[in-house]
Parts: sequence; C-alpha cells; structure tokens
Amino acid sequence: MQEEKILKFLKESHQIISGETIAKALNISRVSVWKAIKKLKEKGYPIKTTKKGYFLEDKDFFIEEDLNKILEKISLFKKIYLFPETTSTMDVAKSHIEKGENAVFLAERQTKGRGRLGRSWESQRGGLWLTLLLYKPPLNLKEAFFLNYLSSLVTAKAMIETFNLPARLKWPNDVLLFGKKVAGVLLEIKAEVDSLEYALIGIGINVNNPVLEKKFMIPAISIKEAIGQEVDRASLLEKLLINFETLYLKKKEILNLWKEFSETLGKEVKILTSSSTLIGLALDLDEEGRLLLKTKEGEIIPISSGDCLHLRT
Ligand code: BT5
Repeated sequence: MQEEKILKFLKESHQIISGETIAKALNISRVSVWKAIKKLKEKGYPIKTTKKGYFLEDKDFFIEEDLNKILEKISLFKKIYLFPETTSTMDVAKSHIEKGENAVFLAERQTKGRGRLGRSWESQRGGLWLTLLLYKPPLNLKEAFFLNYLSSLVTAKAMIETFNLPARLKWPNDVLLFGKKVAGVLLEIKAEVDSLEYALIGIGINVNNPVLEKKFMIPAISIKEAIGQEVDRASLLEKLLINFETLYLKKKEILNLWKEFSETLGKEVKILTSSSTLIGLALDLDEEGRLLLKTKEGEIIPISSGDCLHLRT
C-alpha cells in the first residue's frame, strides 16, 4: 500500500522530491519511505536517487488507481493484475485459472513474451502486454475462433477511437497501421467435449515501446511512431476492454465488423499452413470464421489457420 502511494506521489511530481517530503505527506517514517523505494526499484521502477531525493525518470507506467478506474467501467472482468515484469502474461494467467474468475493480466515488460507457434514476442517497457482470462466462456470449441477475431477487432477499434488512427486488420490475428504490424493476438484454449474450460487471449500492442522492425517477419510500427509522440496507455486499455465487453459473444456483429476493417479481404495473398502454401484471392470469411481463398484455377478453399502474406490488391 505504501509502495503504491509513493509511486503515485513520484509519478505526479515533476521535480526531485526528498524522502522527508514524502514521509510528511504520507504520514510515514523516513525509514518506511526508504524501504518502499528500495522495493520499487527491485520491481524495476526507474527511480533515480540523488542527494536531494528521488525522481522518477520515466513516468509511463500503470498504477493501481488507473486500473481501478477502468474496472469501475466494466463487469466482465473482476480484476486487473499488474506485473512490473513477468515472463509472459500467458503464464501468470494460466496459473490463475483454478480461481475460476475472469481477469486481466497486464505486464509492463515481459522477458519471455510469445507469439503463435512458439515464436517470440518482443515486449519492452512502454507497450501494452496483456492476457484476458475467460473462465468457462459460453462457447464451444468450434466457436472459439470468434475470440481471436473479437480481440484483434477491439484492439483496432480502440486505436481508431482513442487516437483516430487508421488501424486495419490482417488475417488471422494482426492489427496494422500503414501496412505495418502494430499488434498481435494469441489465443490459447482448453476445451472439453462441447464447452470451453478456459480461454487465454494474449494481446500485444506496440504503444510507446521501441520497435526494432528489421528483426520481424513483417515490418513493425508503434503508436508512438505513428503519432509522433508518447500516448496514454490507460485510455487505450480502457477502450479496448469496454469494446471487448460490448461485443463479447455477438458473433455476427464481430464477423461483420472484422470484415469492414479488414485489409486482407480483396487482396492477393499467400497463405502458409502447417502442410501447404497457397496463393489466391482472399474472398471472404465464412460463418465459421474460415478465410475463403479463391485460387487461380477458380477453386474456393476454406482455411482455418495459418500465416498470411499480402501480395497485392
Ligand atoms: C502474434 O504472434 O502476433 C501474437 C503476439 C501476442 C503477444 C502477446 S503480449 C501479451 C501476451 N503474452 C505473451 O507472451 N504473448 C501475448 P505471431 O503472429 O506468431 O507473430 C510473432 C512474430 O511477430 C515474431 O516471430 C516476430 O517476427 C514478430 N514480432 C515479435 N515481436 C513483435 C513486436 N513487438 N511487434 C511486431 N512484431 C513482432
């Protein structure tokens, strides 16, 4: 509690602030201040200690208060768990499943962020790295793919509505800005015969973090780069979660909106699946969410999963 209060104090202060001032303001001892600052530093908060006192060098991080404000506006998720650093929010969410609640897991930094098929996901400070845990969602295995479409859709919508950015969707799970990847979605589920035990939806958004685009499969971009300045991550998260809750389980609406924001449909694409490589025109999504690919021979092939490269319009 004291750590959280001190963090808030430092975040709101634009100058070096002495231990004594903090102690007086919060009505605690100087030793408590010192101990709390030490713990915060260990957690990875960039607090600079000078002779005159303390200063936060980078104020772009979440505090509990930001998250509580968001929680007041949603009811689907009961709690937002915040980690200054973790391996992957997918891991921490997974270890929480037995609690039987829907929750959000948010990390300032991930050391082992992951993408699909065991690929790695770069997750430095400044991005939005989160996993949504849905416990026993009322969907069956065949319907689980809606969560993928829903998540990339609400990520794009949040960017459009918060920052007026022209976010577009690339099949199956990417969000693009100006043709570059700004966000990706990773879905992990456990299914029983005709119901889902849980769904873990990982969403990674390049917000204020640096992106080293040369290393990636497709060029990457951050929102900061697109806009030209740092942006407020809490507003983006809030919009994303509110939109998620609003559209959750509205399957038809999700598919229609996904198609509306799609950059893939109508394009010549190359699809790489685990067993084959296909080239054709991305025609549409069918009711089961499969991509309908029209080959040169005129055959229409439904595809459930794979990687997609845009060739030309
Ligand atoms: C994805 O995989 O796009 C899903 C990414 C999901 C990340 C979130 S962050 C919170 C949660 N916790 C996790 O551990 N993961 C989720 P995929 O389509 O397989 O794309 C992975 C590929 O994107 C990599 O092989 C790189 O080429 C590239 N990549 C890695 N980091 C990136 C970044 N920050 N921005 C853009 N591209 C990146």
